[in-house]
Amino acid sequence: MALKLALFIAMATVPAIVGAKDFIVGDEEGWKVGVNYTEWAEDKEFRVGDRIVFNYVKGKHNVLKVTGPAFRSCNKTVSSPLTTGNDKIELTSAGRKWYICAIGDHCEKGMKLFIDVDEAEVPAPAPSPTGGKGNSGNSGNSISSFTYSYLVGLAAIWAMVIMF
Ligand SMILES: [Cu+2]
Repeated sequence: MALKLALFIAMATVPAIVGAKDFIVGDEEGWKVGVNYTEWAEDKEFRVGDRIVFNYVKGKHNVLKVTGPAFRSCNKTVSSPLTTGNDKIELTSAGRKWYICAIGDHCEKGMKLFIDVDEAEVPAPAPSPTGGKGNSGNSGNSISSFTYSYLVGLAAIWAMVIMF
C-alpha cells in the first residue's frame, strides 16, 4: 500500500513539474483511416519535450516522418517507418513536423498528421551553435528531466523507508 502510494505520488509529480505532455494521436480513435487529424491537431499546442503517441494495430498501419512536399503528395519512399503499434515520438525540436501512414493508400485517404511544434515553455539552455536541426539542441532539457526523475525516485524510496 505504502509502496503503491509512494510510486503513485512519484509518477503523478513528474509530468506536472516538467510540463511535458503525451498527446495520443486521434485520442481514443487512435491512428487509422477515417479520422481527420488536421481537426484533431487544430486546438492543441505542441511543445518541445512533449510526445506524440501513435496507437494502432501492429501491421495494419505504420508511422513515417516525412517532409512537407512528401506529406502533400503522400510520397512514402523516405526514411523508415515506425511499426510497433505504440510509437512514441518525442518532439525534440521546434518547427513543422509531418507524419503519414505508408501502408497502401491510407495516406491518400487522410491518414496524415501535420503539427507545428513550439519551443518548450521553460527555456532550455542555449542550443549548441552547430546543432541545426536534430536532437542536439534539446540535450540540456532531457538531462534536467532525467535528473529530476532520479530525484523523485530517491524521494519515493525515502518516503517508503519512513512509512515502514
Ligand atoms: Cu494506415
